[in-house]
Amino acid sequence: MKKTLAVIVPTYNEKENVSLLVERVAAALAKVDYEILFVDDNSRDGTADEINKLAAKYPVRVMVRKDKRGLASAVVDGIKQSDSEFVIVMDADLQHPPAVLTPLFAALQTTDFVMGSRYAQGGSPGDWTLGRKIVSFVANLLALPLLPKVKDRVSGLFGFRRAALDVTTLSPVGWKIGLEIAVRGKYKTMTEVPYTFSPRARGASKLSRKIIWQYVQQLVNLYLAKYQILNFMIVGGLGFIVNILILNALIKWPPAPWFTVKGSFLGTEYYLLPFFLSSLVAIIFNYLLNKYWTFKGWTEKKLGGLRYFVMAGATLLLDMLALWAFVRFGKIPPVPAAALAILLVFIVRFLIARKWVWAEN
Ligand SMILES: Nc1nc2c(ncn2[C@@H]2O[C@H](COP(=O)(O)OP(=O)(O)OP(=O)(O)O)[C@@H](O)[C@H]2O)c(=O)[nH]1
Ligand SMILES: [Mg+2]
Repeated sequence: MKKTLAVIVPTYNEKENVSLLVERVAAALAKVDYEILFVDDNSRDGTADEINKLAAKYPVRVMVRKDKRGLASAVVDGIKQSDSEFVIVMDADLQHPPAVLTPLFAALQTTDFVMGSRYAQGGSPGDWTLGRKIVSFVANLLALPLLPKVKDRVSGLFGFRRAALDVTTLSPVGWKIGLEIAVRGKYKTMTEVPYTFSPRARGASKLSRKIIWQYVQQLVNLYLAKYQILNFMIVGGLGFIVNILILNALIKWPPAPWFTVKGSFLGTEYYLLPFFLSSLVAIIFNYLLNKYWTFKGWTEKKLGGLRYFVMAGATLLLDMLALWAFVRFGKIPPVPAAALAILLVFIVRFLIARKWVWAEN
């Protein structure tokens, strides 16, 4: 039977914590049709057996993974294994006080994503060593542009409306699966519910150095996904280099200046034809990189390739006009003038590509 709420709890050697956790969650969610789904990575201390004992009295179940390991992927598997309307994710070690599930679930009735927050008014990071406070502060700051409206971006306690999230968009690397889910979901509304982080009472921490590196990887992925223009800029930058190198070579090439037809337009404006050719090469180069990298996973619209070249052709004309104006009236040498002209049409191209060539799935 479909539950209203699934509470997903990743566990690894948390035998000493689960029964108290379940008892307190039951008290906090007394009025809710919920289940707790533990995702255990084959703990050696008998966590799963302990949970199975609790199942006689409480709506809990455990999914044991024999091979896969890792907090984030455990959470993702738990989400896939449940089908409730709402999902809440929390740690097993009672650092997330179960009582906060009452206001968190209440907030989910009107908001698509709710972050449990140590930095919102009324919350607190609790008693931490200075070192951990600094690490958490920096980690939180690094994610600021990804979630500007949320104060605690690295919390492991959060809830969301399932329909707003496409699980296949998640890449479960690292520790901060809450940030991942907050950034990748399509939530109309987002809020925070304060809580006080308590020190771990029992059991050992699973934090390790490796997760810092994984966090950096995760941030890069999220920034690239959210600000796709970054990829487009890198592609544009590479295309720009290709374009300028070829242009430079063509202008300096022995039979140059290219069109030495005295008095003709292309004769005086000898840089225009080379620029046209070098731009064509760059356009093809950019199209392929954008197709296989920037908009990877997106669908190319009908006749997308043709659209791209029409778009590029039209903007190339604009480009050449700008180049000609820079050289003729601005008295700038052709190569730097071309550089300026390319930068000028860059944003126009990005906007057109995003609106007219590719579509988000
Ligand atoms: N399934 C699964 N759960 C994990 C794994 N690593 C950690 N967890 C669980 O994820 C939650 C958070 O891990 P903790 O070790 O408490 O990490 P933390 O809260 O950042 O660190 P402490 O403050 O030292 O407790 C706990 O419920 C762990 O049992 C893992 O590899 N697989
Ligand atoms: Mg913990």
